Amino acid sequence: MVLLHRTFTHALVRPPAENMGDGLTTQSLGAPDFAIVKQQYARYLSALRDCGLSLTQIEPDENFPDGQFVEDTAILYRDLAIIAQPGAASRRGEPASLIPHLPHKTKIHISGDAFLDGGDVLFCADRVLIGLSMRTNQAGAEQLRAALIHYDSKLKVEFVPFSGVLHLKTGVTELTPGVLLRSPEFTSDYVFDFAETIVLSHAESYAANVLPVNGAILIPAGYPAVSALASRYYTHICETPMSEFQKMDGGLTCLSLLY
Ligand code: CIR
Repeated sequence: MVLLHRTFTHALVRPPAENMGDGLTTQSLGAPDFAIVKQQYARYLSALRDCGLSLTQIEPDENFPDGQFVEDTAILYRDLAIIAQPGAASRRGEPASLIPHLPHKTKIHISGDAFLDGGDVLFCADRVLIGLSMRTNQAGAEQLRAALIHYDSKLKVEFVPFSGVLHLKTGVTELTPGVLLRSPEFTSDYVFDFAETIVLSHAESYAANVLPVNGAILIPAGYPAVSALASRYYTHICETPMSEFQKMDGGLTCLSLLY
């Protein structure tokens, strides 16, 4: 198996707007406390810097209360940027303001009746998985697959129909190449036989979304089983408090675009 080895030098982020509580959510955890949001966000940014990334921050925009979840707006691979067309109507305007900040040479737009959120795209082991979800439809997945394969014909790209969680990466991420963390709420017939899959307890399901960066890893704070698993593979572990973003269905991967 030839692993997709990705290292990053930059992160594009957009700090939350004060009205982020007006964004979409499936949770019943109450409204985010903006004073705590700012502290948690600052911790997140310093964790990215500690992993060696240079940050580009774009202005918050109250027209987009979900705008901090920049992961959903683009899929980045080498010097290719595929600009997403978010599945939720209220988020369709978000990608346009990020495009000028992406230095990628080739930019391709998901268009027409194709919808895709970046949170449904997982680069792991030797492949790219595209989740078919409430936000990403078959046409969106097909446009993304065609763009990736046109750019790099060696890429293995597979579709993962699923239910039970918002985005593919809400339910599954890669702890380290060959090891996946999976939420018990995530249901799919896709066979993850290329990796060891660790199904978390319900109490730790939120921590199925982790963010490995350049040999270090960000995990959400407060999940001891995931912390213990991470310590098997990493010495640099950033435990990042995420409670206020969780209220809006956001996880660690959602808050940045790495390249
Ligand atoms: C939404 O529903 O679109 C936002 N409130 C949360 C997006 C989280 N993004 C992600 O999982 N990639």
